Amino acid sequence: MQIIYSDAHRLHHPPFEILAGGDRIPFFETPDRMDIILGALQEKDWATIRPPGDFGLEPILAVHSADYVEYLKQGYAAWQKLGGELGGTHNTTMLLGGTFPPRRLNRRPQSIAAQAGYYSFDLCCPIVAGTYEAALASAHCALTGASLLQSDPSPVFALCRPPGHHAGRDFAGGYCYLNHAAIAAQFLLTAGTVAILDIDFHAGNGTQDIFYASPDVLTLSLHADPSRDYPYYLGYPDETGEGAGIGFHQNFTLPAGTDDLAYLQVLESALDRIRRFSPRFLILSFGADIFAEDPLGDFSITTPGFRAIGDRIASLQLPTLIVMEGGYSIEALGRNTCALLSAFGDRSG
Ligand code: SP5
Ligand code: ZN
Repeated sequence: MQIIYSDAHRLHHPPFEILAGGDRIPFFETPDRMDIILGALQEKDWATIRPPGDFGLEPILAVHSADYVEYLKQGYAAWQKLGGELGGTHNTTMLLGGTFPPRRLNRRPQSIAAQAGYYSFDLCCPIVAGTYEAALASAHCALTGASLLQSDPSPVFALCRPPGHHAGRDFAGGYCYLNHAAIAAQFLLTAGTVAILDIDFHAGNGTQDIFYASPDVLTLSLHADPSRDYPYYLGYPDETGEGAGIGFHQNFTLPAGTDDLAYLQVLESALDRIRRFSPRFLILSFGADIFAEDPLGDFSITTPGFRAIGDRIASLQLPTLIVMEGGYSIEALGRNTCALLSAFGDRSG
């Protein structure tokens, strides 16, 4: 299996994040997540690790607004030039908003510090000096995978970091800045329809939002019921698309403690929907935070469960791009990712 990976993710390493209530904790979404996965993959004879190509900005601007991408690109430097002040008493080296635009507060502000709030919906998407470069390389990993898929149906794994599925057309959130699965899907659309199956523990709100009105990209997400967990504001079962896209989005919400058997049962409904849609390509937004020991999740999925989930998805026999999303149980991340991928690896030899 081709694994697309870039070391550029290391440039994105924010020193901390802020929890609801104000506690400052070490950033969950760390570079060592990649080291663990890479280490596990390097022991597999079916894995070939290669760097991404450069697809330029065009396929990214086909999904994200130009002003948002410009903010990601220039925001940190512009803010540094102004002295890096956010009005707090702590001296921080990251650009993080503190004023957010809910209903009807829609005016794009001039102030860079205010734009940091305008362009995100939570406190876990700070911008550091290398954030844009890292997110861009991550997007190019997904695009490289998508482009391989156009000429060869063998499964490809885009080992993306930072992740992407919480990022919308013009906003960051949940450690995500650019939506790699959406960018890859939009890129593949010229060759045929795409289904995106999101199995991260958290609802893929960005992906849902980006393709909500599209009948050409079927988006399905299995996740923790947002009435109990992040991202809270989207991901409910009654959200099924809008306009021409009605019927082309589906959310499958799961209770705390969901185990392998219960998960596989719900997964089967999602796979049935994909079979009926019969897409040209499948993109799997893969979050390993469904694991029983994940610090951000509350499901009970085991390592053999990852393999079983992979087996079921691979049985669709679709040209598949697997895109890395979340997963924070560092120690288990390598073996769980390999367990899922091996279901596809066996197929491609
Ligand atoms: C890509 C991805 O998985 N993003 C997840 C972002 C979740 N951010 C919310 C963090 C809430 C932390 N709650 C602390 C629970 C500690 N047990
Ligand atoms: Zn997640």
